[in-house]
Amino acid sequence: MKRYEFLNRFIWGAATASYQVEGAIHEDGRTPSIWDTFCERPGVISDGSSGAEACDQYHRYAEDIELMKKLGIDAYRLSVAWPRIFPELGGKVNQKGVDYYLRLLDALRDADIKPVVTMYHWDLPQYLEDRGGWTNRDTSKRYADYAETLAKAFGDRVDIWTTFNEPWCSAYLGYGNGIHAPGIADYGKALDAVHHLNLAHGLGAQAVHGVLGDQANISVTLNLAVHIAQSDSEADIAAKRRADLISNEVFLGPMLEGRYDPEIFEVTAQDSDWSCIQESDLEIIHQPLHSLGLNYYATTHVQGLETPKQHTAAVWGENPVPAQEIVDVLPPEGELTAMGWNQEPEGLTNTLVELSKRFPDLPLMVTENGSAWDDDVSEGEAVSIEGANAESDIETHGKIVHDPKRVAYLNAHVGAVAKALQQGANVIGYFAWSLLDNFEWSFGYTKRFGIIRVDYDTQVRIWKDSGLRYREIVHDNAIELDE
Ligand code: GCO
Repeated sequence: MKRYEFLNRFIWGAATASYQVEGAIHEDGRTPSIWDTFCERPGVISDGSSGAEACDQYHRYAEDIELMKKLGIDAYRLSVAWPRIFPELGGKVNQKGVDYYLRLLDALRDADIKPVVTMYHWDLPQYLEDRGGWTNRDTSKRYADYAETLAKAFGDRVDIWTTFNEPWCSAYLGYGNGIHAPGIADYGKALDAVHHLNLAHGLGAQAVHGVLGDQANISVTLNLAVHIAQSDSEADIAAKRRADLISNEVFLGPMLEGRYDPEIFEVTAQDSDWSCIQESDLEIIHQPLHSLGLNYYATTHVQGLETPKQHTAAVWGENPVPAQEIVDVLPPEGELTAMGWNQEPEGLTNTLVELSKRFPDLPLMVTENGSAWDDDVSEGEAVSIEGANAESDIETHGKIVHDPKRVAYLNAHVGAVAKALQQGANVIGYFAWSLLDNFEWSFGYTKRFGIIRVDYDTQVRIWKDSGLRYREIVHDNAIELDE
């Protein structure tokens, strides 16, 4: 076994998102987001739940920061709930909402943990959805006002500003096949949403730079899909290219190169004329970024179809992405996680290496990586681990989760980051998804991604082996590689 040592300034973190952990949806003036509304629709959330309580981090952030201290992480990636900041259409800033995040950010500072703040992790105010949500250009302008407000309110308390988390999901799962809020299945609308999310990214970056100056550290997090062609036949390569084009290039192109690949317009012509794009939008979208965040979980193997499928309108719950008629997605192989996703750490290495070749000056951060498994709690087994000081000692109080599969996934994927670094990729950080088990969108509380367990009946946090293992990785700033 070879040991890979990370650079001293490598950022180790853990991530969550407002609607998935905060709860307190009616508190201090917050109004509904599209996820509150969506969760009320029968049948869309597998256990019929919502983020109404979630992990109650709104009240328990101090306790959660204690856990972060014990993990020893350098950074916490959190998101701000827009309807806490602007509860009404065109209304005033809600100071109580701002104050919550000020308390949280200050407590993180005191704990010497850097906040990485995502300004949008899917909880759009419902009043904006009532006016078309991301299909309406006005939402991008409202987002710019919101971003400006956050920059003014939080200023240098934030280390890294992330404009968006996974606009792919907002556009394609929200408006393409409707399995996410707001639950609309319409490819034309999904493509309008793609553009308006891109535009909002640019406007938001401009707004934060406008308030905090050019040195403000701005990023965006994309879930670039890792499509692997089944062979190097022309048809399989074409399928991969098509899948990449509509899932990845629609965001990478405008944000990092100031252009949409013209092929995007050609292949989506039956679904959209892209008349939502206005002059100088691409200039706005193409803003200087300090880093690119990448969320990585699994790969998708594809092959080409000699006879393309018929073009159809979007269907609820079916293929979220338009223009995939030549793409055949193959069933995942090997041991699958509880999400039914494959485990292919090489996909992470290769993506990081390729991105660094394409954008050599752009530091990359793995802003999410993790796995869901059906965990069991072991009782009556107390583990105590001495830390560097009393504050970092860990007592598991007779309850622990042994999650060898999550530990193996974690080791393999941190190892994959190390291999990417060895191959020259410019990676500056890694964030485990997630700090805690939480509300997993349409899967409700049935899928657990935490490196720390949440007992939803009592809100008690319970250590998992994966949390203890992550603590070791962070402490050692190193990982063993199997070759
Ligand atoms: C996403 C989101 C997270 C998820 C996580 C696990 O990638 O969908 O950013 O909120 O919870 O990825 O699915």
